[in-house]
Amino acid sequence: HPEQQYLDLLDRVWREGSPRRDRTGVGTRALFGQTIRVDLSDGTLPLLTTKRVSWKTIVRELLWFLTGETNIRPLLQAGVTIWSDWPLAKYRRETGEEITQQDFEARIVGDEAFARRWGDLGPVYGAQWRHWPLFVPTDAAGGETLYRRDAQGIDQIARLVRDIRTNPSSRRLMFTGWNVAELDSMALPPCHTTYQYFVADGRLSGLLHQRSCDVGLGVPYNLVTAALLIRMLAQQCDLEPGEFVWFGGDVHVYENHAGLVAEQLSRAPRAWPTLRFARRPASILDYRFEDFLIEGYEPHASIAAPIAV
Ligand code: UFP
Repeated sequence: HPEQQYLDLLDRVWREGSPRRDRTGVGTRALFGQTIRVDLSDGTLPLLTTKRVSWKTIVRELLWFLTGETNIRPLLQAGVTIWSDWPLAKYRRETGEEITQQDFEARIVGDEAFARRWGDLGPVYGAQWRHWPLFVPTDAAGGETLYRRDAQGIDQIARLVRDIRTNPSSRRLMFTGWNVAELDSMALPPCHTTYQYFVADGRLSGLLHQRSCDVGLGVPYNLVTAALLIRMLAQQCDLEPGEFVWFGGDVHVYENHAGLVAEQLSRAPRAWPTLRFARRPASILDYRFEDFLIEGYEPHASIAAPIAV
């Protein structure tokens, strides 16, 4: 079963990973440079079955990325709370107010000005994918060149779709969130960092370079996001899905995930679900939640585990 690659990775990192003191203070065990390969040609999705993974959240998050939005307000309006930790921590730190997550989220949804002040994550994924900063020279007096920031910036997604369609053998079919100049203003520098695509025999394959990989909590999400993107791009470019290659840099399990590791490794994987699209949207930006039909997902129960912020 292809899920065995994930279970083996979880097991290997837990048993063989080097103990490391990490940014969050929780501590991890880590291996460097790990790979998972998934065949998407039969329509399956790498949605883990040894615990329930909330694919609805993943779809909504991906659609949010693709809008170019970086404020958590539209996510919360769609019921997705996975990005609340960072703005919440910042709010508590800067105001000293001991607000609960529920109250914070309710204020973001109910109060637009509050959301503008506290709900933005900085120029994370959506901003870089759709509006990578572009500076254009302006006519300036005095001989010194002045630059103005283009309002739209560079749409990496639009360029990718264009290039896959018009130049499928290109070796430059990539997009990245790793904008070095803006890393310091992001809530979190991109974890699923760089995506690359490859067309052969009418099939679109994709590779994700994920620089930092929380195998217990993050990776089950990241696998699905990357696979969904391959499927959407393939549909938009009239190609069949090929292979998904996941490459992890710092691949780690948090020390407080012992319970998750033991429980999940005791479970037997089941058949992966399939993804079908309800229609062919006019562009990569026109997908709606209802377009994603996930069929045959019968996972084991979800497993709660603490997230390191
Ligand atoms: N993390 C993931 N996937 C994600 C995401 C975060 O695995 O999509 F947003 C984990 C990796 C790491 C932490 O444990 O979050 C990010 O911390 P750092 O920036 O120090 O790598």
